Amino acid sequence: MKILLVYPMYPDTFWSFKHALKFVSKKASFPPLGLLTVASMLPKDWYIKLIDMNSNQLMDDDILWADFIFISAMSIQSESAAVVIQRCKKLKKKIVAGGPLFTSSPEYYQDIDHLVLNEAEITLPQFLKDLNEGTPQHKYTSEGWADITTTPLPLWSLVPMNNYTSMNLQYSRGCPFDCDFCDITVLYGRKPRTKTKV
Ligand code: B12
Repeated sequence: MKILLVYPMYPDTFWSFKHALKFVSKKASFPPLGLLTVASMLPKDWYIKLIDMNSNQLMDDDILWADFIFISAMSIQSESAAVVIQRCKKLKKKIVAGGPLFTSSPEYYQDIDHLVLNEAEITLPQFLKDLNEGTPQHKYTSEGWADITTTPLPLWSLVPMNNYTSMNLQYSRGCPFDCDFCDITVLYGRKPRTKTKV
């Protein structure tokens, strides 16, 4: 199976660091940790490519190469995500979507082939099992929270590290506070969960 992981483009906001990145000759600030983590959970004999549109152009040939396009995004990337989705549909490629944008507003993405929402540690194995049995469903969600001490390391070999100013590590998920501007409690729960030290 050939999988193309796509991370849509950020708009020009403070947090895209677009104007600062040229001073340090880098293309983007951080690689997409969600997709790199999902990549580690895919069967080892699958072929996987990553296009982070903040550091590389997405070509039609990349899309045509793949059997499935796995897309991840935050809500701020919705405009670029919509363009990617349209391009994949035009090229008749199947899309699997997950991550904060799709988990927090799945109602806008009912036309996507497979919505694998919430934490991939829980929902992705079920999708992979169904796919293997030839019965992949439209939507996978979960009520519970993942044990992140068992989350595999991100598949770092997919990223050209030189493109980025920094490499990011995830230490914890979840937050006990209740800030009205923040999606953390909805996406990852109120109880902080931490990874192990090794
Ligand atoms: C690192 C980070 C950033 C980095 C981005 C680096 C990068 N390239 O990813 C920086 C600092 C740039 C950033 C900026 C912003 N961020 Co931010 N950020 C985070 C943070 C702290 C961690 C994200 C991460 O890497 N997690 C680790 C990975 C492993 O987790 P994950 O991505 O959730 O992936 C899991 C699942 O979602 C799922 N999954 C993810 N993708 C996919 C894809 C598929 C196909 C499948 C099946 C599953 C799947 O599986 C993974 C394993 O379980 C999160 C909060 C958090 N604790 O997660 C906020 C968060 C993602 N950010 C958020 C926001 C709002 C922003 C800003 C808009 C803030 C602002 N007001 O300006 C900006 C926008 C950026 C811009 N350029 O304009 C929100 C997004 C909410 C939403 N509904 O979209 C979050 C959730 C925080 C919050 N307060 O609510 N951010």
